[in-house]
This record gives sequence, C-alpha cells and structure tokens, in this order.
Amino acid sequence: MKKSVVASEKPVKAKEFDKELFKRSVEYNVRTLYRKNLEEADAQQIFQAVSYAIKDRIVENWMETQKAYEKEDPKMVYYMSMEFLMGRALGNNLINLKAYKPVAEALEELGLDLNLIEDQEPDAALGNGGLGRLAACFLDSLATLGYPAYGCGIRYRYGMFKQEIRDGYQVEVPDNWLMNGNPFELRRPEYAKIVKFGGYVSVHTDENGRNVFTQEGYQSVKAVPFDFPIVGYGNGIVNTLRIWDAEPVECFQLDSFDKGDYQKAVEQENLARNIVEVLYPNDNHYAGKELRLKQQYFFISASVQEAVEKYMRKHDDIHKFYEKVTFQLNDTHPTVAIAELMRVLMDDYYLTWEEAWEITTKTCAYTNHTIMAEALEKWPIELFSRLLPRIYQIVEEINRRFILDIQQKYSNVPGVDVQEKIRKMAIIYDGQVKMAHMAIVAGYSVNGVARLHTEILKTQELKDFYEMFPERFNNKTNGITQRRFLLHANPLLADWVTAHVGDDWITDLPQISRLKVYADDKKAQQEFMNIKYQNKVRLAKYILEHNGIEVDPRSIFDVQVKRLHEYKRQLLNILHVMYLYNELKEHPELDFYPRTFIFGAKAAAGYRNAKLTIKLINSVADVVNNDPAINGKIKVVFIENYNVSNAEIIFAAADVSEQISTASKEASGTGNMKFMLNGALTLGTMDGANVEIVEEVGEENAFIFGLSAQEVINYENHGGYDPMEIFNNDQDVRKVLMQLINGTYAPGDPELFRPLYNSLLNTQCTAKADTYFILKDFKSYAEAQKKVEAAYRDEDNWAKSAILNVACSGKFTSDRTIQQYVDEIWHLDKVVLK
Ligand code: T68
Repeated sequence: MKKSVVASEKPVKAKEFDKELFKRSVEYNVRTLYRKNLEEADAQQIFQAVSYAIKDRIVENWMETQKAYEKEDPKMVYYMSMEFLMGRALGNNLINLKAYKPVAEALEELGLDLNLIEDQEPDAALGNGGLGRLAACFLDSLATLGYPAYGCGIRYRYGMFKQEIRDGYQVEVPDNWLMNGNPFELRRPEYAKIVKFGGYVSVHTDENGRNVFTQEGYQSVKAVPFDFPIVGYGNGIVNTLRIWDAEPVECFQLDSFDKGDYQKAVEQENLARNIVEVLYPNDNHYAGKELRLKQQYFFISASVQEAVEKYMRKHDDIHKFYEKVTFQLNDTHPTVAIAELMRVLMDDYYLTWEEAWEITTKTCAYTNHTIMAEALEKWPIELFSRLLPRIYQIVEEINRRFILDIQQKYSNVPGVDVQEKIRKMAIIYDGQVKMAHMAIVAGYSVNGVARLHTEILKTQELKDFYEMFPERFNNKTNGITQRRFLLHANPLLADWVTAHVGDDWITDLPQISRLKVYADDKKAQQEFMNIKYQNKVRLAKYILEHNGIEVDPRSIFDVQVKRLHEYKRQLLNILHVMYLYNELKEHPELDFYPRTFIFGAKAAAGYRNAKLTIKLINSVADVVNNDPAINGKIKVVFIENYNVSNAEIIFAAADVSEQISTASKEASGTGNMKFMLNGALTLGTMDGANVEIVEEVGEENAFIFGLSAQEVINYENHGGYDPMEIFNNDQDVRKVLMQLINGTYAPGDPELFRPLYNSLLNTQCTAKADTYFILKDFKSYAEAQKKVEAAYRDEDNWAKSAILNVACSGKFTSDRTIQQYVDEIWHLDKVVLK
C-alpha cells in the first residue's frame, strides 16, 4: 500500500453549519434567480435556490481539493463509463457535507420541508441499471476515501426513459432531466476538445524519415465538458464527474459557404446534435448501432485527450504517464480508449509503437460485467473502419502483433491447435472487432465483479485468455455506498444503528457487525420490526399515491426490483404468484400469511418478452387484487418508473429480497446488497454476489433454492433438460402455464401471453425452450417461498435474521471494493485535507 500524502498547508476548518447564513442565502437566491420572495416562489424554484446555496459551500471545498491535487500531484484514476446513474444530488450532497439535519431544521424554520424540496429534483438517470449505479457508488467511495478520481462520461440530453404503465403496458416517455436547468453542474468551455469522425488516413514521411498519419476529410464535433462535484463524506474532498456535451465545431458562416461547405456544415451540426441525444436503454444487450459507437469514441477521445494534456501541463516526460494516471474501463463500452491513447501518443507525441504500447498497457484496466453472449460488443469492421479510420488501423496492428504472440506461445506446444486459438482469441475475426479481446490484450488488469463471476470468466468464457495471461485476472466483488442506501434512504434504521453501535459504520461499514449482539435481544427485535413497519407504511403511501393500490403494511413485503430481463426471471416470480392464487382459490380455508408482491422494472424498449412480462404482472395484479374471494391475502403491485430515488424508499421497506436469476447469469447484483443492508432476507439462487451474501450471513438467515451455476453450465454444455417433462408431470406447473394461453389473465385476447408460454415450452420443436430454467427451478422456488412464510410467522426469529443481515453487510460497502481496486490494481495516493 502506498503512503498517504498529506496536502494543503492551510488546514480546512471543520466549518460549523451557519443556519442563519444558509437561510439568508436561500432567500437571496430566490430573489436574484426569480425576483420573488420565499412566499411567492414555487417548489421547483425553492429547490433551485436551496441547491445553489449548497453548491456555494461545495465549490469552496472543490477548489481546495483541486489545489491540493495540483500541489501533491498524486496518482489518479479516470473511471471511464458510458453510464453514471447518479440519482438525485441534493440530499446526497447534504448527507456527505454532514449538513442534512441542520439544513432540514433551517428550512423548517422557513416553513419548508426538505423532503418535499428533494422531491423536486429529477433523477440524473444517465445509466441503465447495475453497471451505471456501480459507477456512481464508486465515485462516492473514491471521494470519501480521499482518492483523486475523475468520472468520465456523456451528458445525455435524455437519460433513461421514464416508464409509464398504460393499460398494463410499459410506455417509454422521454426523460428531459435538464428541463429546469441543473444547479450542481458547471460548464467548462475552456476544456473543450475536438473529436474527429470518418474521412481517411493519409501517410507521409517526415524529415526524420518516420511515417506520419493524418486523418483527412473528416467531420468533427466539439466536446464541451460539464463538471459535477462529487462530495466525500465529511472530509472536505470534492472530486469531479466530467460528462461531455457535443456542440457543432463552427456555426454557419453565411457569407462564405459554397455548396459543399454548406452540406458539410449541416452534417456536422447534425452529428453534434445527435451524438449525445439519448442513452441507449439496453442493459446486458448489444444492439450494434452506429450512433452508439460514435458516442463511445466521442467521450473517450475527449477524455483521453484531456487526461494526456492535464498530465503534460505538469510533467515533461510522457513515458511516465502511467505513474500518475490509470484508466478503468467500465465494461467494454469505453475500450476504444486503448486505441485512442495509442493514437495520441504516436500521432501527437511522436512515440514509437513500442513506447506507446508500453504506456498504454500500463494504463488501461478492464472490468467485465457479464458473461451473457448477447451482451458482447463486436463491431463490424466495415462500420468501425469507416467511422474511425485511424483507430481501426491501430486496432489492426494490435491484432496483428497479438496473433504473432499466440503463434509464438503455442506453435510448439503439443496438442494445441494454434489456428483454433487464433479463431477464438483474435481481436479481429469474422469481420468483427471484439472489444473484450482488445481490453484483455491491452489491459494490465481484468476483473470480474463477484467471486463466482470471476471464476466463471477464468474457467469458461475467458479460459483461453486466462491461460495466456493468468496474472492479469482478479476479482473485485461489487459494493454499494451505505451513505445513500442506508443513511439517506432509511433515516430511522440509520439512527437506530447509530444509537446501538455508534456512527463509525458510515465510513467503516464492517463496524456494523457490532449489531450482532442485539440480534437475540427482544427489545432490539421489536424496535427493528417497528422501524421496518414504519418504512412499509411510507412505501404503502407511495404505492397508493402512485399506483392507486392499497396495500397492508402488516403483510410480507416481497420485493423484486431490477431491470427486466429473462435471466433475472421475473417470470418465475409471477408464475409462482399465479400458482399461489390457484392454491388460495382451491383451498379458501388455507392458513395463508398475507403477502404483497412488489415489482419494479424497466424493459429495454425493443425487448418483446420483457415487455410482455410487465403486462403479465399487471394483468395478474388486476385479477388478484380485485378478487374478493381471497380477502386481500395476495396483493401484486408493479411500481411504475423504478429509479434510484424511489429505490431508496423501496429497499427500506422490504422484508424479502428476490434475487432469483438463473445461476451463473447474474455477474454480481448490487440490489441484493442494498436489501441486505436494510434488513431484508434474501430469497435467491447461488448466483453472483448472493453466494458471498449467504457466506457472510449464514444460510439459515436466507432462503436458497435452485440449480447451481455448475449444474446450469452442465445442462448448457451437454443438454439433458427438457421442460416438457416437467409440464407433463407437474400439475401445478401445467395449470399455471395453461392459464397463460386460456385467457385467465387476458379474457379478451387469450393469445396475448402465448410468446411467454412458447419461451418456456418446446411445443413446436423449433427454438430452444426455457433457456433460463424457470420450470426446472419452479418447485424448489415454491418450497423456498413456503419456508419464507413459515419463517415470517415467527416474528422474533425473523427479526433476528433481519438484524443479522444488517450486521453482516459490512463486506458489501463500495468503500471496501474501492480500497481493493486501489491496493491491487490502481495504486493511487490518498490525499488528506487537514
Ligand atoms: C450489471 N450489468 C450486471 N449492464 O448485470 C450485474 N450492459 O450483475 C452487476 O452487478 C452490475 O452490472 C454491476 O457490476 C449492467 O448493468 C448494463 O447496464 C449494460 C448497459 C449497456 C450495455 C450493456
């Protein structure tokens, strides 16, 4: 581990929060921004005024931090990511400034409610799901631990779509998140960069006899950065999330254009307008869109140029770049950074290939987030070379040299088919550029995001690469920030934890294990259950306001919130609800503990089965919720527009955390950790980080079911699973499946759910059926659900398990994950502001 650097000779005083000053600045802001006094201002205007008052405080720390970095010159990480799912900033900034409670009080004195003000802020939803939220948690932890870091991304005009449910169907509504302006962002035109697309590469030899490559006939776009402050918890550190906007390079020059220039000017303007327009709403799926590749190169080129320029402002030897800078590539989406860095080093700094390669391969590290084949990025070389001609040349050369390495390594090894190795490992093959292969070949580190996931990478998906570069592979189990997902999301539980074990857990989550001694304490159990109940009341209120459904907070809140994907198996969950409903109808006398099944999920806009699953959930909800015969014993709720801000309310209120992906498919999961931290019990498969969660809390405090990852992989490799066998022999399953096609849940259109039925059964012997082993796992899932019910009836014991879940969640803080990245990959210098 590196030593800490202590910077900033002027100690930054721990500033007392000055309530009166704050109140005056809110009043002043309302006046200068809107020419109104507080009584006249509307809620949105007050949100803006409060945010600007807070930003003033942040900016001081921001400047101090950047000055300290300037002076100490620590090594820093650039976290390159197409997605940062930040959610709301105001509440989080207040929490990390340790000003939340005093600000709430000050506002109350002005007759204002901080919660309502927070609700005025749109989520910064610049991400799809886990991968984007992980990036946001990492920024929080980096700042809190005092590590110099930049987040580099795209300032999408429209973030993740807003989901509306109409007639049970998902409808995507554009997310115009910048509509009212963004009080926390700062436009930085002085750092704008030019990014070039298309054209061709010409080569000439300069006076020193070296080849000079120039891109000509290209279109260009101006990348203009916007900076967001990332406030560390209570340490005065403020890092930067830098997201790039696109602007046309030059405006129309009406007097000077001829026809050709005019055409070009229009095209360039359109390119600039389109490029950052919208976030692609696919998770774990590669769609191969040209604009997506443009987005990738756009923000990467700008970020790499800035990183190199920033370094050169302070240093004179570019060869030592990697001593001060590291790039972490969040999945393959930013992998073009490898070739871009090579280009800058060779074409702008005149390094040789060998020199540039040495630097690049000591700078870039890659995180893999999925083994799903359909998520792997493979760009057609025709598209890639047309859009990025110089970059393509460089990728060709990386590939050529890598293939020589393969040949050298394996040519004389008996039993190895070299051609086969090349076919499987080449960066360019079958007319495609394989981004993951490039990331592994040029990266000094390759990591998976949970232990099981990393093992699968090493032994299955990336086996050949692991054999060739074993030292590069490592695991970094994901984590989440307890500042947002407990301290802010669940103030009642946060206060309770602090009252029992002190507040060290806020920056040192493993301290929360001191709660273990209270697990058996009857008073503590009651207090815990009471807090859970109040959080359920809060969620019930949200559900009533947003969905018009009344739910009973005394029922078990059984929650599955995450992106909708077949491998995550929301379908298994809802089929099981249908089964329970059948049971209740057939046996009205059944002693059944009331249960509220809560779903929240966005489906990719073009993902038919995912969208149909949403419709099915809503259709089941319609029938079940309105059937007086079952006496409200089952309620089904689909929460519209699941996002970071309503997630905070949902996690706090959950009793049961549904983590039921087909084993081997969920790389890690992070929602599972947020539930655990809030005292929900996991009902899950041995997949992703569930394995480590159960390891921490003990199998007796979770409900585990289903095939193991190895069993799934064996079926996939050797066959032997036939869903029809289960359909034939299990009456309960058959009944439920028949209800998909007999109009039980779609009286007017019995064929509506046929595609879901077909996805499970191989009736036409055409496509593969039940690829995600839903029927195979159905029975063990239903049994596990029975155990959930039985366990909940024993309230003391449930409380004990729930408290133990909170107490054992210490491992899953993103502070731990980041510290491991620092110690084992990045080797950054810590900066402490005194
Ligand atoms: C998720 N991946 C993993 N991808 O599914 C999840 N994909 O297991 C893991 O916990 C999480 O990453 C963090 O490591 C994603 O969220 C995407 O969102 C995505 C977006 C674009 C393209 C492909």
